[in-house]
Amino acid sequence: MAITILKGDITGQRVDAIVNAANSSLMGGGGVDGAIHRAGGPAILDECRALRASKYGRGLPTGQAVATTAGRLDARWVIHTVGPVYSADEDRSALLASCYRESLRVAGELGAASVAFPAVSAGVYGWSAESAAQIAVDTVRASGTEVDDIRFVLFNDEVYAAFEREM
Ligand code: AR6
Repeated sequence: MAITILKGDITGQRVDAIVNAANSSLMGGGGVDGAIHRAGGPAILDECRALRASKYGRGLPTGQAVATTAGRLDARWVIHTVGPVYSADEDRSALLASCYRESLRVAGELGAASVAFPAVSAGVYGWSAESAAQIAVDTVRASGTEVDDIRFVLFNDEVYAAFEREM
């Protein structure tokens, strides 16, 4: 398994699966979620709606992951995961680690050989770059995944620097 870090926009990655830092509604949002839906087009949202109507009537729970088509993106699949909102009162690290483990489990089931991750929860959901990077790198390293090309694609300099230190 090779783990690499890159700076830039995840939507341009030529990988089998791109992970989306979604919210429970699966109905899109800002940040990387908005970018993925904009670049991938309406086919992604159509499948998200179908998932809400079938398996996830109450939304995708925090820490879980589910795949859809990637629409117009180069990737074959988008794997949507829901990171925890940062809390100063409660340690939610296990939920953030679960996002990475579950996304890799779904990727393995799909037969994806390459997966690109954003820094889940490091934006609107309020985690520091440092702790988001530590949990991401530790969890992927310990995952025992069969995915052999894993990339962290980081949009801002501070988050990129934190992943660089962690690696
Ligand atoms: N490519 C890679 N990384 C990106 C991109 C991009 N195109 N755009 C932003 N980032 P966030 P969260 C980085 O807020 O914290 C959404 O509204 C960004 O700089 O996208 O998990 C969802 O619908 C940051 O480092 O996700 C949820 O409601 C990282 O991606 C909520 O935000 C994550 O930031 C989820 O919040």
